Amino acid sequence: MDNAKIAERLEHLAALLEFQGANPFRLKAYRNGADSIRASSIPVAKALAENQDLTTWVGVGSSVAEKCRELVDTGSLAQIDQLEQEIPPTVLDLLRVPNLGPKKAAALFKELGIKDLDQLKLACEQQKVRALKGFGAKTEQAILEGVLIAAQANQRMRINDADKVVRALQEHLTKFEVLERHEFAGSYRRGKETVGDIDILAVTSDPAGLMEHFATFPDMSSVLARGETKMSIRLDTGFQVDLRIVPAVSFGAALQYFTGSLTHNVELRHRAKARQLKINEWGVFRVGSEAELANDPQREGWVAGRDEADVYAAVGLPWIDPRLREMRDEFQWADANQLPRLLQTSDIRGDLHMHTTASDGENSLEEMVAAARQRGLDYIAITDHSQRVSVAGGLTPERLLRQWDEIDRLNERLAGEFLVLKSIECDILEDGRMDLPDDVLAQADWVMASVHFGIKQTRDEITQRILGAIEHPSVSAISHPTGRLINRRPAYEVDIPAVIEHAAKHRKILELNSSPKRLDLDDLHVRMARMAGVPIVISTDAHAVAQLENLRFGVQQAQRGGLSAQHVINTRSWDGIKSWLAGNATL
Ligand code: DGT
Ligand code: CA
Ligand code: CA
Ligand code: ZN
Repeated sequence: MDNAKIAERLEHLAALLEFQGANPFRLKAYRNGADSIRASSIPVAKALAENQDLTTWVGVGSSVAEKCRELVDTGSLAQIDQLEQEIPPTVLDLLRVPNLGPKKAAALFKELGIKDLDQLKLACEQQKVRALKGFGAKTEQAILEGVLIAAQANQRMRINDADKVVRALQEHLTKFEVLERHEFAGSYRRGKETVGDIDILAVTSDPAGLMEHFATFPDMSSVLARGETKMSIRLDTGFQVDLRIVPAVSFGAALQYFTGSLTHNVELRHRAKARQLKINEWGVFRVGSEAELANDPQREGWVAGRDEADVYAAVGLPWIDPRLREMRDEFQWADANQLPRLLQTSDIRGDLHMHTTASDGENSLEEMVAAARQRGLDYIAITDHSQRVSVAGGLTPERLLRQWDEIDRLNERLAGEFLVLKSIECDILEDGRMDLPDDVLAQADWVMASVHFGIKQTRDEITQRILGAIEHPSVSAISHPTGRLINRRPAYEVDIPAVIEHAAKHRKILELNSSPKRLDLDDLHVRMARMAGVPIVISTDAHAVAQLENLRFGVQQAQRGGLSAQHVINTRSWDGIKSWLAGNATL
């Protein structure tokens, strides 16, 4: 059993226990253990075989170590088997409903026998939920709204979850020896923030063998369909993976076709038609040729298809990055030979949003610094929460000033080899004031302002709060400006075009938060910011060292918005950012 599977089982156990109303610390222990095991380069099975003590691993306590031993020895956990007798698997979907905690979910199951989202929706509509103790008409309405979001989340996985699946599939497929070429296509390749299913294209001399091998993917639950060149499987998580085997001469055409988007492909085919050409998943054909009539690349009249760039070239276009294929400006740009040179992760020089154990982060200041240096960054800002966020250990002015003293001393030790900025993620309070006194904020190198409370206010109220923060002389940037949580919560009511306009006027920066739960601003809004000349800061909002890696999700989102390095402020040195903020540099 590999580490990913062990981690998944521990998380499943935590979910079942959460449903039972177990102690939150116990849940956290299993979840921390799962994170740590997933991140470890040492296989748990190997460590146990060598009689290593797993509790010496960071985040692994004795209960997690015991469960690991049981999983490796028996392949399952008796406690999960027992809990599953009592709790049907679909019930866990209830835990994914926003506005519904485990206690309420358990009550719905026990009192009303609700076992899945459909039954919950029906019970809300029939107004049975409001009759339960501790519920009411308002709660019922909130749950009903939540059910719709959760049902949608069941349909689409977040990009980081898709990424995990893709990595596992990648590892599995490359074990097949006669795999000549393969590529992940569809919305995953376009870098969308959620993915409906995963599409794989492959070239092999042994299609039957590859399908046999595909069917042994460890996370598979069933084969949905299997033909001569196409196979679909369902994973344990319920998501689907499509595998298509294509001839080598058609690989590029198939990749183009199955990458989409649908509307982008419609335009491409339309342009082909104007040139007496036809594009399909097999290649580019001259209309009326033998090859076209027989749909056979081997005959006369086949123009291109082996590589994707050849397909675009056949209609007189440069290759278009998959991140841009949403039928926005990509064809106009291509026609004018003005496709942007898209931002790359390696362009990013610093990360200006992260947390430490001083607020709700899991790692210390020193650990965050060491991890950021290891990733090759030049500078970071430590942006713990401000006092209003008391549940997350938000900092009072006194604690913040002490942290800044510590940062001063750390910078001395770093002797210019790396820079840590004195900073804060300061709440914009419900009444529009900043959560820390002006004289404190004035001493910061960098201030991010965030809305965390009062998110049910009207569009005008929330917009005014953010516009006010933009005007504050010490604020450098607005973080996660819409507050959306992907698959969990829609954006709060806020007028983003007004925010962008105001940021342009006051020379302020807007964040593209790279957390795969947020990706906020989204691709359309960063594109709007670029047009208005407002720089974007792409930051991780890391709450643990491993999350520094999330930067690539933000970069991908920026690419979808057509951003180049010049539009992203943290591709510059810290001095460069300071001079932009001071009005001494242009974008
Ligand atoms: P998803 O999976 O919902 O996140 O989105 P996609 O874009 O991955 O969609 P999917 O998996 O249904 O199909 C992958 C690509 O294949 C899609 O972007 C365009 C292409 N495609 C799929 N079905 C059709 C079709 O019926 N006609 C055409 N022209 N293209 C199709
Ligand atoms: Ca897909
Ligand atoms: Ca598909
Ligand atoms: Zn944050």
